[in-house]
Amino acid sequence: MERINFQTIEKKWQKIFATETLYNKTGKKFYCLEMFPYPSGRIHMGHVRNYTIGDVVARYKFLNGFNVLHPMGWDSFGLPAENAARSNNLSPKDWTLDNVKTMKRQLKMLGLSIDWDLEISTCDENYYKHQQELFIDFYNMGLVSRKETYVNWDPVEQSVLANEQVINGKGWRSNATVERKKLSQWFFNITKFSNDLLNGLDSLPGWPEKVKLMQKNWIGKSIGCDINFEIENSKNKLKVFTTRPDTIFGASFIAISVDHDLSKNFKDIPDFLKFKEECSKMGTTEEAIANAEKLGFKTDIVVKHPFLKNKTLPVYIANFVLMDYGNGAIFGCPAHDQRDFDFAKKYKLPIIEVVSKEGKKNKNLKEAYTGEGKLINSDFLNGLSVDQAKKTIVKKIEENKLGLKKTLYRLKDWGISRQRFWGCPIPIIYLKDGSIVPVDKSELPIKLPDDVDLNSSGNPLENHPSWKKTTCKKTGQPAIRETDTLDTFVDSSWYFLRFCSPKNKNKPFDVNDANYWMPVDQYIGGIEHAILHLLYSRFFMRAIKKCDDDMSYDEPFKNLFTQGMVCHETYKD
Ligand code: ANZ
Repeated sequence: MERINFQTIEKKWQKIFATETLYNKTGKKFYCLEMFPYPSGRIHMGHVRNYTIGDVVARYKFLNGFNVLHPMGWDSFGLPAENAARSNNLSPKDWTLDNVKTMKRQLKMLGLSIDWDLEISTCDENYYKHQQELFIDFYNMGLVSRKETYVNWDPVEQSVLANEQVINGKGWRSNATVERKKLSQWFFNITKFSNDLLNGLDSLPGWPEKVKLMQKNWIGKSIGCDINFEIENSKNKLKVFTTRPDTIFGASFIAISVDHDLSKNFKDIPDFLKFKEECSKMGTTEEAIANAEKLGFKTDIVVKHPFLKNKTLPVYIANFVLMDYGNGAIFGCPAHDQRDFDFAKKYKLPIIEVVSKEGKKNKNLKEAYTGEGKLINSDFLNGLSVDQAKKTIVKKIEENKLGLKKTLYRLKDWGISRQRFWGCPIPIIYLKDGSIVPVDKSELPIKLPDDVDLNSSGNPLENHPSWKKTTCKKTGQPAIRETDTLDTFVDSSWYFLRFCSPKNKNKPFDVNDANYWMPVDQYIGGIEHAILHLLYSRFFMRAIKKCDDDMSYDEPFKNLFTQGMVCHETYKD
């Protein structure tokens, strides 16, 4: 059998491929893109599979007369470089560039129809300069904010950990018990687009249904209402959010978050402090909170039931109530919510059934019943279906001024601050007078220093002797640079736009180029990016469109193909 010489094929394609068509913006276009790789060391089978699929699509379209854009680049910032550099006493840059060299050579050997002339790398200052520019544009449009939030804090590493770096409540590297700590962090205000990101999914017939469903669930639209409970012997009210107001007659307790305002009243009580410490060991992910054993602290606060005279409900502080969702407070209905059921069993609270499948009472509920049925034990709601009961009770709640209808989204603003070295510096400075301002665009890029000590604990940029010291260009005041870097998901949220004008020195991309090539006609990549990367990219397009009226599109990827993961056991063991 004749051996195929891939390098010859690759050279041939390189010659006839997209370089000539890139600047020829007439005629039919086809933008074929595969998720760009992280330069981890060597190409693996997952890459080969992904890039072969893209290669086939790109050639096919090219042979059918399309102008084809088929670029490749490197998602080259990230923690592995920092860790490898630390263990081998190298610079993250050298480690990364070395890997890029190896992997590029390997990819070229495959003879893929990639236009290497368009190559970009996110750790290159010619790339991240423009990212800093986009950050400033977003900041000026009110799409960036600074907020205090709870983070996973590794007390040994003196650093914030991502959720996936917390394993059984311990830091993945230090094995220290991770704490919940409040820190000021930068956010992209992705929640400003919650509804739009949700509705936009309907305009994507070329996406797999399962990916759209995952995004939909992640955005998590919840329709419900607030209910204000009167607190006994107090003028104050306690507001809860519920999606099941129909179960109000089954309420047997109220639970509030450890961080709720009312919880502060107990801050001097030793038992509460002990309880709080227990809770802080739980990690901050919703999953960790949901799976943790239900813990409660009984307060002396009692509220009145809004529809039953003389009935009161005890108020607990509970570990499963999140502060950053709804009002940080719930009414517990054990018969119809499993968390409440577990809690009620543990603290011996009444379990009152109010929805029944057959319309009859079930004597011994073994678990919460969350299905459809008819209302029972519920005064004026008796006999109604769940849907009817919801409508009736919300009307009543609004009429009696007990609360209002409300729509919530589970989606949270995107926390983009990382206490890491190998990432894009956040172009913000803190002035002596306390003001926080973006750096002047003329000063970009804010480059990473070459001489950094990665071996001591804490944030390397913070520890650098001089890097953070600067002056404000406008006022001449001394200033300190932000020492956090951007989450690397930011780097991959707009690279597809950079490929449309990869050599543009003045702007992240030329909007005319982008309007010709975008949206990506075929995007190909791993299913593991179904939620975050794709959602962040959809947010970026919307944010960019908000900053630039000339941008025509708000969906980045017209057709999406998600390949599975290559995980034959040979590669596992
Ligand atoms: C009473 C109730 C009865 C509830 C019932 C459910 C079932 P989704 O769909 O996710 O929006 N909840 C509200 N705020 C919460 C918070 N900060 N932390 C933890 N749980 C919270 O869920 C809404 C439901 O989650 C709400 O409806 C509330 O419990 C709980 F049979 O209210 B429900």
